[in-house]
Amino acid sequence: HAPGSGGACCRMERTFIAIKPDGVQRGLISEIVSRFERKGYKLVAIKLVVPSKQFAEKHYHDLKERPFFNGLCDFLSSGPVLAMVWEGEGVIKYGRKLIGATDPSKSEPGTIRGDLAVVVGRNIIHGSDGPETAKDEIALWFQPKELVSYTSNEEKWIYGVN
Ligand code: IDP
Ligand code: MG
Repeated sequence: HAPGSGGACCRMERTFIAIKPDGVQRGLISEIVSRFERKGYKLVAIKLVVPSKQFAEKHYHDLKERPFFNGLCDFLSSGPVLAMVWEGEGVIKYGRKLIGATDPSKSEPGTIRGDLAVVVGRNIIHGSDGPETAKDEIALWFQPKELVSYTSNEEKWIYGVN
């Protein structure tokens, strides 16, 4: 079921998900990882890193004109970030649904930000917002050899294909 393998899962894709320093410091790693894991997505890369300010600016380059850009990049580079790549059918779009709206005061209950965060400047998690950003963000945070391709025993139960 690897992306592009031409297998039965035509929409198999990968997204970049990161637990920001607030989520890590608050002990929410296992809570957040388990939501993606229990859903049925497959973890293909994971590492704990403290990004430099310059790296944070690259990650958020789309937002450089926004008034909160500098504070946002200071914050992302202020401590450990759990960087991950998750794989699954529709994971880019549905991963954003699991995460919830950018501003936790508007995120639905049941979403990660809705359940676990209060203000937009400390919304604990990042997720790629589309196929292009997913590709770019995975390439920014991970080297190709850090992405692990493997068959999960559960796939046939999650997708119902042989
Ligand atoms: P997203 O994380 O839901 O994709 P973006 O609009 O891409 O939201 O913004 C990136 C991050 O910038 C947000 O997750 C949040 O941490 C921060 N941010 C967005 N809007 C504001 C704001 O109005 N004030 C402060 N921080 C903000
Ligand atoms: Mg975004």
